[in-house]
Amino acid sequence: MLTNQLSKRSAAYLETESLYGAHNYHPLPVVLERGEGVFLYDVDGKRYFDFLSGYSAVNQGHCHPKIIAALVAQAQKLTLTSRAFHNNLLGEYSKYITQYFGYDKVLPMNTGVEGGETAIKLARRWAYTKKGVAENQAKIVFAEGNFWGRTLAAISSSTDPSSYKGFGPYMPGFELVPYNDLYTLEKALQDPNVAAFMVEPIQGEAGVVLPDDGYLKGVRALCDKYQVLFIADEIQTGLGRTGKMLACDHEGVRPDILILGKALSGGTMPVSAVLADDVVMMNIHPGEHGSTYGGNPLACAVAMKSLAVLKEESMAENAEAMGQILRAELQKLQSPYITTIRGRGLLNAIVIQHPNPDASWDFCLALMVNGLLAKPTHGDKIRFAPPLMINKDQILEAVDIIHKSLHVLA
Ligand code: PXG
Repeated sequence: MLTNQLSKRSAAYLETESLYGAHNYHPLPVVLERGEGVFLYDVDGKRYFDFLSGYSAVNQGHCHPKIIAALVAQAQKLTLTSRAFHNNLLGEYSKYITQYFGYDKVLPMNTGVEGGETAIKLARRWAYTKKGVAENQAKIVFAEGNFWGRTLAAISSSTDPSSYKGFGPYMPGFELVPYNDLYTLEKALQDPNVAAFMVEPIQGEAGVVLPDDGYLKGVRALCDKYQVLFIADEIQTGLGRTGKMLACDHEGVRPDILILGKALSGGTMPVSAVLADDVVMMNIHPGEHGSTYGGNPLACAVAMKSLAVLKEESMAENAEAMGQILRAELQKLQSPYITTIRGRGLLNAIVIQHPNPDASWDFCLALMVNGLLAKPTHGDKIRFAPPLMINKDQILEAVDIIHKSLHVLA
C-alpha cells in the first residue's frame, strides 16, 4: 500500500541490494543518500527527520562539520599502522578519553560487540588472576532482554530466539537473571565463580526498558559486596543520549568496566572503547588481545573530536531538555493506540496497541511518507531517538508528523 509510493529510482536500489546482498535485515523502503544534522535526504531529494540516529551512533548529528573535518584531515595524513608500530595519536587519544571518563586505561576496539567481548575477556582474566577463580570456571551474569551484538558470545547470552536460535552451540559460563531484579541478582552473585555482571543501564534494543530508580546503585552495591565486576554496556545509552554523558551518571554510579561505541565516532566509522582501572586492565599482556583496526590514528582523531563536540555543544543537556518536550508533546496527542511513552533524554520509545499485528510497521511507513524515519523493535515498540542537537521547533514539527501519521491506525 504505502510502499507503492516508492519511486522507480528507489525501487532499483532496493532490487539490486536484494539480489546481491544477504537478507539479514528488513529495512524500511527508503534509500538515503545525504545527511545533515537531524535530517536525512533520499535519492529523490526528499527530507526526513532521523528519529533513529543510526541506533544512537549519530548523536552529534549527521556529518557534523567538525567531526568530518577531523576525519578528512587525518585521512589525508595517516589512517592505519596496525599495533605492530606506534602511531602519534594513540597516546593522545588514550589520555583524552581516560581523563574524560575518569579511568586509568582504555582498550580501543572497533565495533560495539567487540567492546563487549573485550570486557568479558578482561573480567574472566581478572577473576583468574585477582579473585582466585579456578581456571575455566569463571561465570558472567547478564540480564534477560540484553542486546550487545551478533557474535557467538553475544547471542549466547541472548534471550531473543531470533538472535540465538539455530546458531548453537553456545558459549558456556554465561548466566541470566531478570532485568531490574536485585533480589535474583544477589542470589546469582553469591556464586564465588562469578566474575562480572554485564548490563545496559537502559535496555535499548529491548525497547528502551528503564529500570526502577535505584537499580544501578543496587547493582553497584551488590557487585562490591560479592567482589564482582560491574560492566556497563553504554554503547547505546552513553555519550549524551539519555541526558547525561553516561546513563550511569543518573544514579551517580561508576562501573568497573565501561563499554562505549556507536557515537564515539559520530556515525562516521566503527570505533569502540573499553575503559577500566589498572587492577582490571593490566592483567592483559602483549599478544593476548587486540584488533587490526583498534586504535588506528583515523579512529583516534575522529573519536577525540566526537567527544569534544558533545561537550562543546552541550549535547547531553540539550538531550535532557528536548527529551522532556518530546515526551510531553507525545502525551498531549492522547492517542488510544499509544499505550506507553517512555524514555530518558532522547532515548525514547512508544508502545503501539492495535488489533493489527503489523500496526507498528504500517505506522512507521506512514511516518516515512510524512517525512520522519523510525523503526519498530520487537513488534509493538517504536524508538524515537533523534540526534542530540535537535531543537524545540524541530521537535514540534516532528510531533506534528507523528500526529498526522496516527491516522493510518484509525
Ligand atoms: N551494545 C548495545 C547496547 C547495543 O545497542 C551493541 C552493543 C553492539 O554494537 P555493534 O557496533 O557491534 O553493532 C549494540 C548494537 C543492528 C542493531 O542492527 C544494533 C543495535 C541496535 C539495534 C540494531 O545491528 N545496537
